[in-house]
Amino acid sequence: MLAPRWTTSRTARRLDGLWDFTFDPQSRGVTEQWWRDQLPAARPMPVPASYNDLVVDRGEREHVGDVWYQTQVVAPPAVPGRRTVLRFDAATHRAEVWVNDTRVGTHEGGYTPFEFDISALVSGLDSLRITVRVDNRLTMHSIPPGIVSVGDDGRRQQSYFHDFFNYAGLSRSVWLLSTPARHIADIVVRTDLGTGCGVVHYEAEIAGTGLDISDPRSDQTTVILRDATGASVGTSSGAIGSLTVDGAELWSPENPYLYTLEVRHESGTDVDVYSIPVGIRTIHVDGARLLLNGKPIYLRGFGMHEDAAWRGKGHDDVRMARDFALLRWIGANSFRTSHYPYAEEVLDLADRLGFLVIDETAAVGLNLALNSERVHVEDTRTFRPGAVDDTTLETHLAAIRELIARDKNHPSVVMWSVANEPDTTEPASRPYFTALAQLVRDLDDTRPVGFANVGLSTPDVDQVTDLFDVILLNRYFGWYVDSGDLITAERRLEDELRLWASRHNKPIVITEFGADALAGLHSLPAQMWSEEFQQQLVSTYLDVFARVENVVGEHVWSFADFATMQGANRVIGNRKGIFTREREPKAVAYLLRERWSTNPDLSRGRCARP
Ligand code: BDP
Repeated sequence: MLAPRWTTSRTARRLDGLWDFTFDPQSRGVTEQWWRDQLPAARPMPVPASYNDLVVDRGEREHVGDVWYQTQVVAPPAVPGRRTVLRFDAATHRAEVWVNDTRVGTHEGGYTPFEFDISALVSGLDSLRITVRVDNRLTMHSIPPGIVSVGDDGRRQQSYFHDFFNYAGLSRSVWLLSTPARHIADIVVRTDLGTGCGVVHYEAEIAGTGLDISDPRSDQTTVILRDATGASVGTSSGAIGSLTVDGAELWSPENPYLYTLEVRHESGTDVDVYSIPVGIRTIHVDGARLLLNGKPIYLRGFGMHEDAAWRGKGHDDVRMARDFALLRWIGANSFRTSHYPYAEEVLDLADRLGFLVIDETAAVGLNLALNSERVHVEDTRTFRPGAVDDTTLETHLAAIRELIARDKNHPSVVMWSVANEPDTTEPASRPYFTALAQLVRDLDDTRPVGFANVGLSTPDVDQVTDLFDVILLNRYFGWYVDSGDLITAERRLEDELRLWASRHNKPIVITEFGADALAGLHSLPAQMWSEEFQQQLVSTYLDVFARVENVVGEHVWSFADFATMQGANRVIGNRKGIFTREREPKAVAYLLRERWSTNPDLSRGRCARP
């Protein structure tokens, strides 16, 4: 799926700003057809943003069910041979959309884009009323899963198996796009390194019927690859082809060199033009090594969250810019989009700045045994009818399809993670994860695939790791287990890592480890929750990683403090941030900066000129 972009043949108008908004606690909107008129009791609500922290009433903040958004926009001129598309970068977790009185469609999943061709609806109109019903409910058939119950007092309650707060709403931009009717619908780019050159394979998908295709010879695709100065380094024609670049500059964290692939499609008098950035690079697993451009790479960075005061999960270029500045400052070269696909702008910037991204689906919490303190379920088996079952699997597979459809061309994306901390001790998890791994490989055989393994799924009981290319481990020795005892934690961590290495000749990335620290809380000797303890735990883990050869990456949990549901072990949020929620450093940030500055990347390079 192509990102919205303004080109010589396309317009892309953001519909962001203040929309009308209303809560619908009794689910009356659908029966009363609220899309037909102005929303009842509407209040202004910014888009993009999560709505939860923009209200002050607790019931509204923790509302479970539908909310409605509405806006009125000037209709685009109806031009023959043009197509109008209404696009949402995200609606968390599902949406139903109307344009004027017509229902244009629905979408399931809170973190991937969707769009509707509304050309037939806009002609002859001056203005469009766009109405969206957004539903934040998580069920055992949604990704992520959750349970909605009704309390004794009749209030709906939402519980879920992950700790981060269930922010919802229109959290990313909404767009009105105009393209030629016959248009470039998608582009797939794959890059490779040949002897002395880089190779860019491309495939353009052309769709729609144009004004004049009476002569099929006029239906042509041409492609130009330009270097960073804008100079052409190769041309090709046809919707599918390859370009070779002698002495190509390879994309890497140290030199995130981007070419531009310009695709032009002509059909009679219709012309569509679309360009995408291309980083020429390869990523491979070779035994226990992870190779970028054929050279071993070590990932240093974080599991993160899209999370900030007031905006919740609303995408915000300002927060994003600060986050990348901090990633740079601390010496990180990598992060995981824990625990859902981030706004595509984040990947655009990672491409430009040279970060290696583990791109994760929103499948967090497929583990009924782990989270019994958060959600009470009688039967804690996860993979069974009525819990995570075939219907959930379908939702999960669709989420993978949408993730790869959106992110496949980003050079920064070097790995897919299909889930976070699922219960992979149950035999029934194996067919489920077999299906996931197979789908990823069918859609993209150029990147390794894994999932973030939970502490209970040790090598002796794990059922699925052989299905994946990499071992991603979340470990909390010294925090949730052996709490406060870093001597035992160090020994158990090393023992377990060595056991994994002895069982599987695969690279290991520690995708989570960390300790909560309340910024400003100190203690000598170090005790849990103090800044000193957080430093000591992180330092101990880094020492262990350096001793175990299969470890090819360390992602601290978490980049910054973030909002969670309330709980006995959360102090208004999860405090495992290396930075506070306001993005200021805790003491441990200086330790990481020191340790990470002495660990250079090795993947920089150019193809040798022939
Ligand atoms: C891990 C989860 C992560 C949590 C973290 C924690 O993957 O989302 O925030 O624990 O408890 O199990 O801090």
